[in-house]
Amino acid sequence: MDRPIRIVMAKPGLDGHDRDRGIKVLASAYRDAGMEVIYLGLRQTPEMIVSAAVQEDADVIALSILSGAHMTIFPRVLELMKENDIEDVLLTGGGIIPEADMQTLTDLGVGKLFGPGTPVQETIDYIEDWVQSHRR
Ligand code: B12
Repeated sequence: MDRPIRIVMAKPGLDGHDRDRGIKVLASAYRDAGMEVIYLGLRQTPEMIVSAAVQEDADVIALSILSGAHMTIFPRVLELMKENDIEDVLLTGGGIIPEADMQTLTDLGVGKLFGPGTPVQETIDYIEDWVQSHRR
């Protein structure tokens, strides 16, 4: 990779599942893998997330949603990515997301989504492969 992957990570909505689990485990693993991680924290809106991705010229937007709000948040983030001409940025994520919803979101244009128990390395490999093959 000529420049490190720049990844904006966030917990959208009212989901408070973050303390030294899920997204924080991932954020530190992504840093160890050499990525530039911008972790926005809790209670982020789709507007805050996409404007951070534009400002940071991010390669990836990665969201963690365990609250069940995924069918509202991912489509809104996709919409804002289109409005801001950053459709070539990967939108990925995970959490408590039923398989059927993962399929619906992927059909809408969201990248691969990961559920509970996913090995962290699997998510790193997916992100690195995607950026490698899509880098501008
Ligand atoms: C720990 C926990 C809590 C802790 C949270 C501590 C903390 N701050 O993190 C406490 C006790 C505070 C809590 C509270 C609540 N919880 Co809770 N919680 C859990 C529990 C048991 C484990 C979640 C966890 O940390 N997993 C371990 C981490 C490593 O896994 P993970 O976060 O899922 O991440 C993995 C994948 O999902 C995926 N992934 C996740 N995010 C991302 C992001 C990216 C970019 C990628 C690539 C992958 C990825 O990869 C990760 C690695 O494998 C789950 C049940 C479960 N087993 O999932 C319920 C659960 C998530 N909680 C639930 C609920 C309802 C609540 C409460 C509303 C309960 C209540 N009435 O008060 C509150 C809400 C609090 C809030 N404000 O959000 C429900 C959600 C139901 C739903 N979405 O339909 C669950 C599923 C329990 C259940 N079966 O009902 N909870």
